[in-house]
Amino acid sequence: MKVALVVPPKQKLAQDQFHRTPQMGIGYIAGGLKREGVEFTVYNSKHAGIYEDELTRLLINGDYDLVGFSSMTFEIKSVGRIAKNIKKAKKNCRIVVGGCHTNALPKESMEEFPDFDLICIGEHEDQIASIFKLLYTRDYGELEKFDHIIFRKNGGLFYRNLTRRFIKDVDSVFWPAYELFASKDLTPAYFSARGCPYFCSFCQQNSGRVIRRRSPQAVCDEIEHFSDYFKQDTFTFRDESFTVDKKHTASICNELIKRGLNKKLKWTCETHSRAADYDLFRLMKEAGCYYVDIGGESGSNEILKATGKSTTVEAIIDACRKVRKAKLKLGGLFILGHPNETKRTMLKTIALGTKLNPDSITFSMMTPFPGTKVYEYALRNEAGLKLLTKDWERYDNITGSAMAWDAFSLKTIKIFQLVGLVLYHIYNLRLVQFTKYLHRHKKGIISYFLAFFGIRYKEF
Ligand code: B12
Ligand code: SF4
Repeated sequence: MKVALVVPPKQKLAQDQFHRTPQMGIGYIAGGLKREGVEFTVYNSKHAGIYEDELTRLLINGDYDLVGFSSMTFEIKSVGRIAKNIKKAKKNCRIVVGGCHTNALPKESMEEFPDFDLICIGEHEDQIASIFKLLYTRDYGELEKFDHIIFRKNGGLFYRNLTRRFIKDVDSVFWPAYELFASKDLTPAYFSARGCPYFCSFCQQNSGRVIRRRSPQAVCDEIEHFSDYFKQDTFTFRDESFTVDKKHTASICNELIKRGLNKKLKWTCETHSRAADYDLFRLMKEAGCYYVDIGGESGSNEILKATGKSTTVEAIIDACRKVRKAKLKLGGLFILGHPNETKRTMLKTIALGTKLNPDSITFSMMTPFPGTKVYEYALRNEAGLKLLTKDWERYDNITGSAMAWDAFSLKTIKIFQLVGLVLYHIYNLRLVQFTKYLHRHKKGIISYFLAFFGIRYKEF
């Protein structure tokens, strides 16, 4: 069985910016296959700068029996087109898809993309080798015994359970096989736990709401291994809310310190404002942390309440103060275009972000990703939102054109984004940083301005 695992190609979309961490979903699936001795090739397309046409050619020339793709929402159509072309060239090739988009819409995706043979819903790295082998040998009788997958059989769709699968014991899964596809200039990324207990309306909670912790020993073994392998002195924790279980976070930090890794490695993380704790931040600093992103989201208490973020403006200010006091760098993440958002509440968000003066800031545009409450609201035309399309390529949260707001136009929200960025940089005299920002995001900025005239970068 000749297998390829594929990170979707680079898209000519603003959202698809170069990112410096390896794709972890594919990493874990690769780890699962490696553990069972299955041979495979990984196409790390985004990092290698491979676009759709070239990737299609490579996959066809590779003459694979089974190709597995991971996919976010804005990538799924591209994956569908590649699958179609592979099937045209080699009818017997099996296509398997996983990742957050199909986790949210498994059945709809099988219906929309007739060339997908099987979708894994949720986490399957511990049994992926068996699923691949059974699909390859067309042993549908055995495949039928698996929950949380959907596949084609006798011209129809077969599934037992369409909910996401969550692996309870996350220490039992093999490490992501980064060494097989990540180049040495990528910054390794790790999870100390999967899952987040909060329930924000714009988030898919892709890893579920129950926190599944890993042992500090296992986490630090993995960090030590890959840091040596990649010869890297930085890494990032990709937990959705790193400090949400303070005791667990402290035990991870203590293990890093005990092993002396804090002397060699610097790291970053992201957390929730309610999970901010000064003593813990100090310990994190001692353990090598230098940067913490705080999900601020909005500068309006009414909006924060409605998002289910379980926080307040006061708690956000306090959390940022604690990060600063612990001498950590601070990142501020904000969103414009929440349910029931008005121009006034957007201004409050910009004012809060500007006043907090974090070391870096983002004002993202709300995107109605499937599986979120925002998507449901927009679909039902509630909370001042309206879904415009299910053309997934328009679910790009920079040029975003998938949703309309009753209270303002898309152009207004874009102007507010721009005002936010300019104000934050000028008010806080961050002019050199602003020039660097403009340079780094030049493609996104072109797309952003073209979108004002209804032109999408992809068509340009
Ligand atoms: C880490 C992370 C990032 C990292 C790394 C992204 C990456 N490409 O790996 C960074 C910070 C760069 C990032 C950026 C963005 N992210 Co992000 N990110 C996450 C986060 C927190 C974790 C992803 C992860 O690794 N999960 C853990 C793994 C184990 O789970 P998994 O990915 O689902 O994979 C498992 C299964 O799905 C399955 N699977 C996955 N692939 C495959 C393939 C096959 C063949 C099979 C069989 C199975 C399989 O098996 C895997 C192992 O169990 C998620 C939230 C979440 N909890 O998932 C958001 C999330 C994926 N991000 C999201 C978004 C929107 C973005 C951005 C667009 C944000 C922005 N404003 O720029 C960018 C897009 C960047 C890009 N072009 O890729 C959304 C995606 C929504 C959607 N439906 O598309 C999510 C779901 C958060 C949310 N809002 O709900 N992100
Ligand atoms: S805190 Fe973050 S990961 Fe948790 S539900 Fe909210 S947005 Fe999602």
